[in-house]
Amino acid sequence: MERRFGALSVQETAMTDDLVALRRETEMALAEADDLRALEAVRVRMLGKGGRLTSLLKQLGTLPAEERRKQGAALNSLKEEISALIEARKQVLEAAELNARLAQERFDITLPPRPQPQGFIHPITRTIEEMVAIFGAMGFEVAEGPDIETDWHNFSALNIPEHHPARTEHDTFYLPGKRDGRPLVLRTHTSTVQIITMLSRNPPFRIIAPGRAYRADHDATHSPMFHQCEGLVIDRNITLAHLKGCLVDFLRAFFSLPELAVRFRASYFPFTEPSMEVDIGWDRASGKLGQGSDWLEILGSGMVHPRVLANCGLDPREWQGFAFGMGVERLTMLKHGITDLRNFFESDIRWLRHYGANPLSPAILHEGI
Ligand code: 2U9
Repeated sequence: MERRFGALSVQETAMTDDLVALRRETEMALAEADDLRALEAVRVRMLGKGGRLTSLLKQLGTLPAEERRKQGAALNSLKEEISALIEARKQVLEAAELNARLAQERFDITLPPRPQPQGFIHPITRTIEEMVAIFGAMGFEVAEGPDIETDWHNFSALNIPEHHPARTEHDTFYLPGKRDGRPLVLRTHTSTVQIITMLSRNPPFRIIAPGRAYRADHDATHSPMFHQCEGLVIDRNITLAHLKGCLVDFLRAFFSLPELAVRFRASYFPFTEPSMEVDIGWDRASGKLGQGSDWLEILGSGMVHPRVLANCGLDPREWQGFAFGMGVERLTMLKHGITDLRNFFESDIRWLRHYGANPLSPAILHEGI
């Protein structure tokens, strides 16, 4: 908007024309200044120490008093206008710069996470998770215990007599030192956890004891450290039917074979009476599990021996139970077609990638194992 400077002399008119021209020149320069650096150059050129307006203000001294007052007012008024124009342009450019940064730095939060190098769950761990999920759905709790145990917990309490071959060193790792005056061993089965449970908890209970077991055995099908999952149910009026129903359901769920053929074959263990080896049906020629004319031994079981109950302070006339034990590596190998036991312990990343499980898909029963 054009400002009138009131009635002016010829010289004043010339001066005023200069101011009008200066203002217009400033407006054009500001319009062309498309970043804060260019804007600063315009400010310096107009209002800086050597600037156009500054030099005009310096010339005021050469004018007569009355003229100096008029021109001084006009110049200061113009200086304020130019400062306001520069400030306004600065706001615009700062906003544009911020928007440009926001546009450049923005990211789409709906994008999937960057694929991280993903690890894998070891097949042994996954099998134990599956066993915990299946037995958990049947009301079993997981019980744990130390790997180092006395020979009482590992053998005597389980009705394994002193002269039993399993006790000899060629089968068992004995450790230096004693606990409660008893020799120490690396547990040869996780049955020790069931003993600890019977000594420390009041029945009824249903527990499974997954974990490491150690035997002084080392060949293509035996590893000095391996994994077992044993189970124990103690309650009143527990019968063989409970044992059979529980194990058939477990095996059919674990192998995802609802029609899996299961056979109970009489056997002997010192800690169960009667004892039964459990077989599943398969076809030896094709190696296919489930049905077939052949049988594959898969686990052992039995009704808890009354002497074992008594060893742990339970009256066999009041309490009964069944127990079972299985080798985790064996069931994993059968389920996934793994043929060499040693692969489990070699930490070969290629093998782990192939047989490992996705950590983001936990073993949950309702999604099928
Ligand atoms: C208590 C009472 C009884 C656990 C049982 C088996 C049968 C069995 C083997 C299978 C393959 C060990 O990993 S393996 O080599 N186990 O055959 N285990 S009954 O019986 C018990 C356990 C604890 C107090």
